[in-house]
Amino acid sequence: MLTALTGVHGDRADAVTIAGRSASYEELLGAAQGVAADVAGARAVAVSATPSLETVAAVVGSLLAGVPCVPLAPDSGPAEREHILRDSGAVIVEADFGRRAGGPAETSVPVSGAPALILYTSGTTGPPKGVVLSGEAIAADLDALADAWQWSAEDTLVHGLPLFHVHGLVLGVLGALRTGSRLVHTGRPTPDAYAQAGGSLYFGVPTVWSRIAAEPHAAAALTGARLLVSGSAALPAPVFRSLEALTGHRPVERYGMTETLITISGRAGGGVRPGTVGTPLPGIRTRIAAEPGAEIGELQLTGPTLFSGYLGRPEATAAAYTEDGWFRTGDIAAVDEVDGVHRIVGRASVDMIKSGGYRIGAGEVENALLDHPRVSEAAVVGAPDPDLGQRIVAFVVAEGVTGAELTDFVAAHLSVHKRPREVRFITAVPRNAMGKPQKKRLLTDEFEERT
Ligand code: MLC
Ligand code: AMP
Repeated sequence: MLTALTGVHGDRADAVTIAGRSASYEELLGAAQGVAADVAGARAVAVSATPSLETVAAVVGSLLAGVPCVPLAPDSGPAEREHILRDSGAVIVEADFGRRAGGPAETSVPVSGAPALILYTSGTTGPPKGVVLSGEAIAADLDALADAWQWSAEDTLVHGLPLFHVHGLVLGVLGALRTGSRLVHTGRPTPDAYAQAGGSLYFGVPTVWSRIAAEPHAAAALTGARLLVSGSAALPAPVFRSLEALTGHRPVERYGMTETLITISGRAGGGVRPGTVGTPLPGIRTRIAAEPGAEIGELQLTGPTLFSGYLGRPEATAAAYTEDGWFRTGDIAAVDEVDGVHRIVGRASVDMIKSGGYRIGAGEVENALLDHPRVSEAAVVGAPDPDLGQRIVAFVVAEGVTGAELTDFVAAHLSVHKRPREVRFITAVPRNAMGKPQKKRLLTDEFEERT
């Protein structure tokens, strides 16, 4: 997975730049070897994944040592952090660029199928689960993407995405290290930073692209790039068209999940259509589980990029697959009969929210709200939002507490991106005869007035 580090392109002083600091592959490897020596034999390693060279070195170091790496959102609060550390048994490690590596790499021989990364991600209910990804799955995905996007050591990859998820870490860091492309991480994914980075290949979530499209000067600076790639949530067609008008590029959209890595993508040089995510990558098979006569249904898939399971949760892992062994994505999709191009129509469950490209389980936010002593009921939904795709709205039954206090409470206990953007106070959560919350009713006019 780390071919660039040992390959022929390793002599640049700025092979990797993160938030304005640069390192050569040799410096990166030195810091990573220090980490590898420290963590050898550990069950798992947790890294507070700030956008920094230290994060990259710590991740690379744990890969070198053959110890699974658990990246943590740097702002994760005590509830989230304690859960992840307890569940994974990981010890926290930090890389040090000041330390000189002694001698050749202390690397372990990779064991086939061994866990390389454990990424925590929310389901519809309960605390986040650890998604175990093998080095083979990651390498298979990166090679398929390199082929689809003609991604090579000639590229300079630019993005500013968080380093604790698939998009920013697997594609945005390990992808650069495997292809040998130069990496410029902008710290934050702002339009100005993207405009100034001078890259050939740009990654962003739709919120980032929408903000760039709203700043024509920043967008115009991307004209000289080779390829713009969007993913993690649906890219709205108007944003696609604005980007095309301002940059001259039709952005390539790709689809993935933490559990499957990226499985479907448009191709560099291939015709891309707004509102579609392209065709399956080599080795990936997809099918639509539709009712008889219907064209849309749940997208299911198989292939070499799939996860090894949810850490310590065999029942949840089994439930994620059909009886005949296909992974159930929970996304609703359609496939063009003529060219096989896939379109993601939506999510099967209202309890899985995508906000700014972050996946947030409604249940996790509800549980955090219910931990507040003043809250007696909580129902969390994703409301359509022009900037974030969906924004988290919390409907609560509570007294003696403000919406802002509840927002801060969630931000501090879980992490900032899981906080509600809006809190509405209601007298009771609407429920059906079985006592199940009727979430779809919450976003109707019926509940509009009681903010
Ligand atoms: C606001 N802030 C608070 C707060 N309210 N802090 C604490 N408590 C509160 N109550 C502060 C934050 O600390 C931060 O401060 C600032 O507000 C901005 O927060 P934000 O509103 O969350 O950020 P914003 O700029 O709106 O984020 C937009 C975004 C972000 C697009 C940059 O959503 C993002 O990075 N998304 C990427 C998600 C992603 O990578 N997903 C991939 C999943 S993998 P300060 O000081 O820090 O500015 C996947 C697979 C695939 O999906 O297919 O790719
Ligand atoms: P995560 O586990 O955070 O990677 O989130 C995975 C989810 O993101 C998928 O199940 C989809 O709902 C969504 N997603 C990712 N890419 C796209 C895309 N291009 N279009 C629509 N939804 C997407």
